[in-house]
Amino acid sequence: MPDHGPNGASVKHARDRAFVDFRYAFDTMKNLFGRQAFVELLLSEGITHLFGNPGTTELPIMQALPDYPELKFILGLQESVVVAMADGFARASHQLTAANVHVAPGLGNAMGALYNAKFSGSPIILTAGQQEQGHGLLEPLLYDSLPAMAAPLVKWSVEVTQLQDLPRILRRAAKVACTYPMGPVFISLPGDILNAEGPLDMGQSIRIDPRVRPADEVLGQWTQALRSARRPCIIAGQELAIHDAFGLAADLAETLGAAVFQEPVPYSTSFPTDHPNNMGMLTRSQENVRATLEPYDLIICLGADLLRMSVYSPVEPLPEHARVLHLSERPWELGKNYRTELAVSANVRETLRALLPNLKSSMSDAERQAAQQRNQVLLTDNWNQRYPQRVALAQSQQDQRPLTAPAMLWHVTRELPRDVIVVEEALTSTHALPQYLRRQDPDSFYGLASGGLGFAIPGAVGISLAKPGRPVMAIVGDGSAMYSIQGLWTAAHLKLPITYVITNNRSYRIIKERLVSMQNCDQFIGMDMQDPPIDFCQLAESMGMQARRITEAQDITPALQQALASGRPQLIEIMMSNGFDR
Ligand SMILES: Cc1ncc(C[n+]2csc(CCOP(=O)(O)OP(=O)(O)O)c2C)c(N)n1
Ligand SMILES: [Mg+2]
Repeated sequence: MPDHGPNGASVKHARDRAFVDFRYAFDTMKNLFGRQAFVELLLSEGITHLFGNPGTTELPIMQALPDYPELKFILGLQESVVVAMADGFARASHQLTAANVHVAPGLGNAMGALYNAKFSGSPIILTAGQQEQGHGLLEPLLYDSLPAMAAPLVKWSVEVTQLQDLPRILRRAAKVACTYPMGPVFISLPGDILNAEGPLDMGQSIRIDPRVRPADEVLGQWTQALRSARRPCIIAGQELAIHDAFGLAADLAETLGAAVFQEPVPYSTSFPTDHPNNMGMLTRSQENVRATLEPYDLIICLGADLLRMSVYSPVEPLPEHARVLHLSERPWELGKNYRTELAVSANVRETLRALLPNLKSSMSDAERQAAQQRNQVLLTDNWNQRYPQRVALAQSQQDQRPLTAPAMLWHVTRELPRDVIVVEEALTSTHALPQYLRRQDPDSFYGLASGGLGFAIPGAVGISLAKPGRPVMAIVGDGSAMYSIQGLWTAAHLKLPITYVITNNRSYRIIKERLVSMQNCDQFIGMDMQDPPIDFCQLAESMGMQARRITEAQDITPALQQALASGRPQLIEIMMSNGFDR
């Protein structure tokens, strides 16, 4: 009697692959060059774009690409741009994404963008061509140990050392990148592997189903804790957007009469702006966050980081009396910094779906009434209620020149198309952006999640590729823009519908503000870009992108509408106040 393998096929000699004749193995055996196997494996993992910047060590891949037109190569003109484009694509698509950079210096260039991708939880397979094994020992130009370089920022870092391992490594890399918490992985591809040929078992793609929910007993504990709250609030986080759970989060908020704050790290939209329980975004000032949360006795952290801040403060952002319930699929974030009463590592959508019926059926009439009363109170002070005051502030500054941030933001946000996707990296010009920008759907906004400058210009390219047909507006500070300005070229080359808004205050204004507030010093060295001034219109035009400069508030909205409706890449440079002219 023969043994039985997968699909019930017979196995003649189970230990010897060459003699296996069941369909599963038959289908996956191929005779290929390493370079072909690499591309075929990417394709069979569902990858559609390869973001890259080629050099000599990547030539085998470049040789293979013409045979696989279904894998689109997206050229970035520096490796940080390449990885930021891939990061944008992964953030907007939630799909496994591939990027390829050039040996040690290219990987070095990419590290800041890789840090951002790690922070965003972007499932990226990052590869680099490597000198041929043995040749590397001679320490030729460009050589260094690539896995060691990438290791601190990725979930798995490895070099392929024999051709037969390539499929297993790539399959595992894909699985690891896509397993929650998602994140980038790195594979070093020596030239001798890419140029070798042989029989390969290509294996098959596997994903770990992430839709886990807590045990009934845990749901019971949550229900008890939620019912006992007198004044609950929710911190809504990116996992609600990733898993399309806004409706369920809104249901929880309404059921409990809970205020909803969006998490301080601007990963994404995390709750609809117009919902009556939405109180807006938490800031990254410890004092301010503490004051905001002070009135609440129960904080329900839904798929969010628990109060990740930016700069040091002796003040703890979490009020001492507040009880904390935390639900996230990123176990590292649970109970990490602050006392947490209940923590559960699970999928927000599945958990809310299981929790809500439980909660609703067990609430008493008195609890329901109390929740409804809280909902009524929230109506009087929510995001929508406060909007007219912000407009009034913007209008009061309309005639100031150069423009102030509130005046500029009001004109930028007031007539945006409903389906626009906003990408933000504009520092002082946009710390008020969440107060003016209406966001309804989960993929309407991507912010500078990690703090590492250089994401927005190339990130918008990846986001636009992931969301074809939707207009993208990237609003970027002049300083930030210069970290990855080459990204404009790829947007122009691909004719993507992206409008870049550069808020030009000819300085690193936020750094100046912090020098004053944190160090009590107003001698600004290395924070101005006045001499010579940078002309962003000329920069864009030199890369084939139409551009215009705006100094008057009333010109902003029509210019933006025209650019967004054009379906073409355009750049609008808005001249802004630097805040320190004396
Ligand atoms: C990769 C990287 N380098 C440097 C910094 C430090 N940094 C933070 S904000 C900033 C200035 C940003 O200037 P700009 O984009 O013009 O915004 P503004 O503050 O002028 O509105 C700098 C240099 C950083 N966060 N990331
Ligand atoms: Mg600036």
